[in-house]
Amino acid sequence: MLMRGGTSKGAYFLADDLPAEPALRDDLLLRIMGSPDERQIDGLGGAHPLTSKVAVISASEDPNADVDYLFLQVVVDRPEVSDRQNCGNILAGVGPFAVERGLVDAGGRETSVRIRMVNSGEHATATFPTPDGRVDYTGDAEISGVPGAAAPVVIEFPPRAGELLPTGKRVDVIDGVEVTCVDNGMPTVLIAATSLGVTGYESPRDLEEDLALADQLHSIRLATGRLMGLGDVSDATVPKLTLLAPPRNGGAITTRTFIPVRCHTSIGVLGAASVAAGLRIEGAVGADIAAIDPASDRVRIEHPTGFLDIKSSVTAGPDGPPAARRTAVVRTARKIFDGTVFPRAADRPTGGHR
Ligand code: NQM
Repeated sequence: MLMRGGTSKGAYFLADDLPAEPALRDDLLLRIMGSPDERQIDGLGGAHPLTSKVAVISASEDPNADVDYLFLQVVVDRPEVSDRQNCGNILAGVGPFAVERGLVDAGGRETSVRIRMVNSGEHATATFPTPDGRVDYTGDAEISGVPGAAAPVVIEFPPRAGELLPTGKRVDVIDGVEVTCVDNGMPTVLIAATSLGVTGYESPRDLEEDLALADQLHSIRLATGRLMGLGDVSDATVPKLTLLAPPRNGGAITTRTFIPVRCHTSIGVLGAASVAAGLRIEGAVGADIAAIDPASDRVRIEHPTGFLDIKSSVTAGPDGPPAARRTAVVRTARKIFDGTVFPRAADRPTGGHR
């Protein structure tokens, strides 16, 4: 099933329909999505990381979950499939897909599906309308970056066990640039845009064309990946790098996020959750330019195509490091297509036209 989840699009599969062996599964997914090829002309992929995503879903054996959701990023122009990150946008389609495929029964006017995110072992609960025992995708919820309106999918994340500041510091200095490494579901590096010589209000395309910036970001990413305990991240899709600037449209902060090479046209859900939590930490990069209301748990993250509202609270206990408490977000999702995909044959060369 092809679905839009939040501001991303992906192919959703039942785990039973794919090979269990990861190498065979990944080879099949590359052929289904049309990778490696910058246009993904021979497959389902949309030629951008945000539209080259896969969700693999199965009934869960975890007593705290109804379904297991494994997220796989299918790299557009390299023969790689990565399970090293979650995706909170594709997560928005997981509950509806589980009902569509009969893994979960619709539970009245709305249904809540408890999801174990296999990539991290963390949990989320998604609630969405199911009048008449079927998923209703129509509604009046609007999210920036998606035209029109659709039914809301409310996603709640319980408090995380992992460190909010994986390097143990509020600020690290890499190549003379101050950064804050934060992880509230997505390893993210916060950087003041001005410290890299840009304003933070440029378009994603202009930022992507700035090759000197790309070099700086690459170097910061390799260093912060190691500091965050992620090892060598040269081929990984994490950590994400978020450039910060003061808000311009009534929100808390302006963002431009590299995921990690292309610049996001909006922002990832867990990426935004990490930014929101980071900005609540006194002394963190960006905390001084952010307009955060300490009395509210809502943080409005401005991004290139609008804003994303995250509900997030952080405890800064006297005896320990800051920790994220509840995080919640509203997304929408939509079933686009359900049918049979015909993968490219296995024995054909996969060189693409690079
Ligand atoms: O951070 C893109 C997206 C994402 C990830 C990325 C996401 C999240 O927008 O939870 O949703 O950062 O690679 O789909």
